[in-house]
Amino acid sequence: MRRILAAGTVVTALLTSPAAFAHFMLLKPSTDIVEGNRATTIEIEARFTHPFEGGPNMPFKILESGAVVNGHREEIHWKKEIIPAVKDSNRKVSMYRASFRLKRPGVYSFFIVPDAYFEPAEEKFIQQITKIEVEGFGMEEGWSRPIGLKAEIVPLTRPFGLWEGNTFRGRVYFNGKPAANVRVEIEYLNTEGVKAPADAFVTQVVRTDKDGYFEYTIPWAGWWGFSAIGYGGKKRYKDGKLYPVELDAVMWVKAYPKPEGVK
Ligand SMILES: [Cu+2]
Repeated sequence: MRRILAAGTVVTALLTSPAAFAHFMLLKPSTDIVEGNRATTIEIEARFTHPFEGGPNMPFKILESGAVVNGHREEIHWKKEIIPAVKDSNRKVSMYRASFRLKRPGVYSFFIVPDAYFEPAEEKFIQQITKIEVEGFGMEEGWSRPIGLKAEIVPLTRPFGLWEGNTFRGRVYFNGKPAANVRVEIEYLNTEGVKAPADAFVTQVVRTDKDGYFEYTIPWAGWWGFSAIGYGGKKRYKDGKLYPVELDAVMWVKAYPKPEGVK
């Protein structure tokens, strides 16, 4: 979640924490659509980062992961990599990559459950259960069903084959129940060096309604992350002190650019 500043601390906080924007677990496949009729390998990466600003990256471990397809679960075999927290930094953090072979038609729901990360600036732990859906070989069944994560965004808009300008609609579930009136943070994975005209543009924000639904119209092409902010319902110790856990449901979708020649 974005840091909330207490009145009176604004100036010093701004001077000392330039990167106070939203944390996002990034789970990104090399494609959201696999076509054809033969087994195909895609690459998946998992990184804990600030997507619009391109960093810093933060360390994490994967506690659980998998690909759910047609109701059964396949393993993802991750390889850990060590990367700098920011470009050229000596501080190193973990990220993960995997090759995954799609062998049969279906919607593949990839998910990871990372460990909880302690964020000193917010005085809490943050744990982001993250999902992406990939269409395999033209079979579209299954994207609208929850896969049973503790924190989960279930799409109402089909989450692949999206154009820029499409409206993405989803429903947030925490512990299997629709999450009313929660904050959903949205960020663009900024691979193009896009500049925000003011800080408020970096993280877009919508809220769920009383039944847990939210929507957002994707303004331009690229990968877009949605993070519904929840409460982990428990507290954890760090250096002898007790802190709350923020438990978020994250989902990524890709929007494709308008075809050439259309307006
Ligand atoms: Cu961070």
